[in-house]
Amino acid sequence: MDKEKTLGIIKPDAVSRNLIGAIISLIEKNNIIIRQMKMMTLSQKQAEEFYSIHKDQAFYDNLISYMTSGPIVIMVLEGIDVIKQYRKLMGKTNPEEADEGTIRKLFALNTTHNSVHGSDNKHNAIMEINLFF
Ligand code: IDP
Ligand code: MG
Repeated sequence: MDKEKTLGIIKPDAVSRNLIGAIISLIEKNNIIIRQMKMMTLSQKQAEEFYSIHKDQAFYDNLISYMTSGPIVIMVLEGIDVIKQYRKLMGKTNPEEADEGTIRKLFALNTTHNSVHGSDNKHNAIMEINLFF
């Protein structure tokens, strides 16, 4: 397995509940390296571009207003097979379906307010990293 990079985001619901440290701690405990990190509030345009893949989904408008509702933490994460490993640590999109010990099981409020983002493949990881760093 190769060392690779992925884009991780701590979403507004988690930042607003003071969970940045708890989530970063889980990332570090799982031997994932934080290579770059910044805190910002997405503009409408940035959120629409980031989630353009979902623009035809019923939940898209809600998703954009949620993701622009407050500050987020954006990270470049590095490790062996990190795209898959970090998504495993995140847990399923719907926290009710997420495994015990995953970030979403521990902290997510519901399917929209689900605390974290992680790229889902190599191509998207590179695109998403280039969007923000
Ligand atoms: P992922 O974040 O687990 O990769 P995606 O399907 O890529 O999930 O969806 C992106 C984001 O859109 C989710 O993390 C969540 O915030 C929101 N979302 C996805 N599916 C739904 C849904 O069915 N209802 C409401 N929000 C959703
Ligand atoms: Mg996704």
